Amino acid sequence: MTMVSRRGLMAGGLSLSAMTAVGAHAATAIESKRRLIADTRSLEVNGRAAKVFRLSDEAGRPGLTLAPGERFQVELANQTADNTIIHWHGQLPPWTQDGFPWPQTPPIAPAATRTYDYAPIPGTYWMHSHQGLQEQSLMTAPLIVRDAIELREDRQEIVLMLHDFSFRSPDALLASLTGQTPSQIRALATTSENVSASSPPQVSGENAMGMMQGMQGMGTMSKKNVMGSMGGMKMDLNDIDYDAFLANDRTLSDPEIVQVERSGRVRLRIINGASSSQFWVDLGALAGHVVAVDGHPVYPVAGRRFPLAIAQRLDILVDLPGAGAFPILARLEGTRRCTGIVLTTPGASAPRIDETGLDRMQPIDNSMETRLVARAPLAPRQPDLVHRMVLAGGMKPYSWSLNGEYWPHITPLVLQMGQRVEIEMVNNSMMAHPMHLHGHAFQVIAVNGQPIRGAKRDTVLVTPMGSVRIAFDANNPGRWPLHCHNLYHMMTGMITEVRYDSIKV
Ligand SMILES: [Cu+2]
Repeated sequence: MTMVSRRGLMAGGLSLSAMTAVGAHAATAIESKRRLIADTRSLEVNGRAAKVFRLSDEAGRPGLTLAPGERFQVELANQTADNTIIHWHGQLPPWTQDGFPWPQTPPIAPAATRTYDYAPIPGTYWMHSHQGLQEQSLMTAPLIVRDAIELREDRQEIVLMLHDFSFRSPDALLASLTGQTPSQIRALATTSENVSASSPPQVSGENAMGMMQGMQGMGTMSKKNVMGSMGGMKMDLNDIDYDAFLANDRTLSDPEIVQVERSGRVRLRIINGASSSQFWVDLGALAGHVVAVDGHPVYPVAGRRFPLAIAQRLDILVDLPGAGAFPILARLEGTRRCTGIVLTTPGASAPRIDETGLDRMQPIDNSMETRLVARAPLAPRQPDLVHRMVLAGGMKPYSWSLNGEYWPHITPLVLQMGQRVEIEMVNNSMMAHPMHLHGHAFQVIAVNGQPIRGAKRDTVLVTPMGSVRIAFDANNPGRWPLHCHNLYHMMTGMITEVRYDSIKV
């Protein structure tokens, strides 16, 4: 228990359970196996019940929190009626434990278990299903790996997990985008994840220039959320009109209230676990410092509003100015909609916060990205391999591609162990794509052609008609997905593979 600070014990909600986990495990459980259960639950959203998935630990807490030095020794039990496979987003395990349904690593059948054992990297991570559209049904949870330095900061840790939520089935949501029937969607969802001989998604004019697709789509967006302008061209946001946005499973009609100390010192761990929604994190009256992105430390960046793309995480340090109630909000880009939690000091009451804010938010962008500097950058080195990748697609037909290819009919990018690899991602579409590489932490080395010595991270936003160059060292042999983390873009083609030449398939 010695590592649990008084501030830590003050934590509420997720953070309290997380701190208890440290207390229970720090001393004794470094070698013992943790248990993670995938099952279903009933979740009430704005007064209406929905059946959703759940990922919880042996004590029923969401996800997993690992103590400093604790191995990721986990037995995952699938207690759902469906196949599932869980990806440890941003972690660097051997590829056979990464949680992607390759033919060599098939999904976990109902009632089956799978075990994992690897050395995790510290920081704010998360886990989510990589099976079909399960992520949309909340098969997602925090994965927090503490390190000893953070614990010595004596800050109250507060985990804030964001989701987008619909009472419609994910199949119906995707069907409404593509014009396919739900049964066609189910067939797509079960075949597209595995490299197989299945037919490609229905796409006309394949290999079409993404720019053309994006422009064709523009004429069909009357019901959609179109805003912003780039040289006269409209940007496209928010493919799906969600029923609610969740912060730790709750909406602002009944938000989580987290007890904090007067003038308390807080570490926010904010996770965008949404399937198709991007937010501005809004600290309101508070000033914060971003000190890590996607779990990787950066030199502090001060601010009150920070962009958070799909699948990204932010660690933000906040020193409260005294007593009171302090909303921590996530505002949906391009809209006035928001969700969030409220920090309250003893005796303070939480204000009523409208789910519709006063400000319509701009699309998120890379203005913060260019200000980030990794605390542990890659060693300077010339690349052995430079790969250019064009991101393309549009709304009609609803399909998204990488270098003109649609998953699973793709050409892998083949690497050799030890190479320094750079990938230039060029977005020829009018929608932003949060691009995620499995199994590696990359450094952002250019944004829109401007060289930077940016953050290390695992997911980076490539803005409409923009570009991002990333660099990483090929040091984790395997088969690794590289994909857009917008679930509906991924499901309609936007995945490719990075494969080491040592792997026989
Ligand atoms: Cu995308």
